[in-house]
Amino acid sequence: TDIQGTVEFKNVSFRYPDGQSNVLQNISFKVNKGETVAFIGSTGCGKTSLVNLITRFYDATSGEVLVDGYNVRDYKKDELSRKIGYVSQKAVLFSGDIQSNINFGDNDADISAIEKAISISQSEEFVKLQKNGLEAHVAQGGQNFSGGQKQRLSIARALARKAEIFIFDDTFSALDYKTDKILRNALKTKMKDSTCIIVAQRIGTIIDADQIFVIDNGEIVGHGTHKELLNTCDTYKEIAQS
Ligand code: DCP
Ligand code: MG
Repeated sequence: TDIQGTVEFKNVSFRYPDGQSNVLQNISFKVNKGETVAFIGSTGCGKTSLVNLITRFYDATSGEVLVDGYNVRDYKKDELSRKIGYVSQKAVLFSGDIQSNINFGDNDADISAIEKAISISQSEEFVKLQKNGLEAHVAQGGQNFSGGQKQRLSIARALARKAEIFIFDDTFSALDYKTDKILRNALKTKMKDSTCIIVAQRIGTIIDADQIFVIDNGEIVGHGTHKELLNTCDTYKEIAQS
């Protein structure tokens, strides 16, 4: 149905449990099924805090966060996490092998889904170079992989899920420009029908997004397409010129 894959914030404010003041203030927006939506803004403005309310790493202090039309508080934990493919800002790998890292948690992807995820995430080349391929050893924290490789494996982990909503928290800035571009093209094909929420630092990463939200100091200060924002939002213009 049309409600599947939607995300909506209704007047959401958020303060960390141990925090002094709100880090998000009156945030309202709606992401439609299948859209690619981007959040951009300077460091510390609240982007990670915002996406962490969708996954329920934290709960909104006030207002409502809806996924598929239901308040996220009304889902069972695994029910919500099954809907979402999430790539955190800092790639997390665990000791084990590549396959178990991709099939982490409640994920039970079969080998063909794993191989597809490896391919789309542009991990194929360096995984093939490993002596044992998918069974190659991953050290604690993924220390035997580069930052960009770790980032691509965490993308593969998210892609191996049958999620309706994908969240990429600053996932692409750890990649070089060329990999970023190839990867985003591959994702576009794979994610035709999925909703995609991207936190970004580079304008290039989000130029094609259906909607872009500009965040400044915990508030939405601009909303539109890239073209629209260049004409309407000074903060966005500054980012574009930097
Ligand atoms: N903050 C906090 N406690 C935490 C995490 C963050 O008090 N556990 C504060 C730090 C910032 C504000 O919340 O003042 C927003 O932090 P975010 O991590 O949400 O900011 P961004 O994701 O936008 O920053 P960056 O681009 O650096 O990732
Ligand atoms: Mg962040």
